[in-house]
Amino acid sequence: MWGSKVNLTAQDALVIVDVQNDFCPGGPLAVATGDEVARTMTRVALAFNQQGARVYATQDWHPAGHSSFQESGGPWPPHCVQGSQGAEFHPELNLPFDHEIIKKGNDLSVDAYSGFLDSNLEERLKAAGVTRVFVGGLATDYCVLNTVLDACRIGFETYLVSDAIGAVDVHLGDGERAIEAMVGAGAKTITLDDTVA
Ligand code: VGL
Ligand code: ZN
Repeated sequence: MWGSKVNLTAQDALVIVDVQNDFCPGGPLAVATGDEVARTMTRVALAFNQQGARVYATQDWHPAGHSSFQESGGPWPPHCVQGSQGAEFHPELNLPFDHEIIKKGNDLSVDAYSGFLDSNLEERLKAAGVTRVFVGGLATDYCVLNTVLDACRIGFETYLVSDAIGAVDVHLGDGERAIEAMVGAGAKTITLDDTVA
């Protein structure tokens, strides 16, 4: 089946969620397909840039001892500690053009899964006149899920780039359930091919 091409404009924004080393193979919170997600996302981002759309990239950015870490009673191994190699973007996420970086998770006591939480992403998108938000990255069942749900709630026309996401899948099927929840909230799904002019 053919997908549906989206004709991108300056009112469209790609939000690349947390394509960082610690969420990729070799990292403490690895998504199995993380390397492929980085490569696919690079191509999606290029398509956005070439059509004059905007590109944003979020970065999970925790202080040492963050409340989401097991040592502090949280659910996760330490990850994406500010300034560490693990917090860097995956080396195959290439954004050699204008883009904005949104750091989140800086508050010691709040686990900001959504790129909209504790950031000025909503204000930045609105100030730029953005009406459609396209989301992909890591991880489908946490930060992608919450970013998409917030984008829907705020009222953006929201798209999930379904071949540029990957799940942690702590419980089997978490990624699939997250996709159902996003679609249930009104998000549409597209693929890389639909973004290429
Ligand atoms: C994430 C768990 C903890 C994510 C961030 O980016 O999905 N997951 N911190
Ligand atoms: Zn985190």
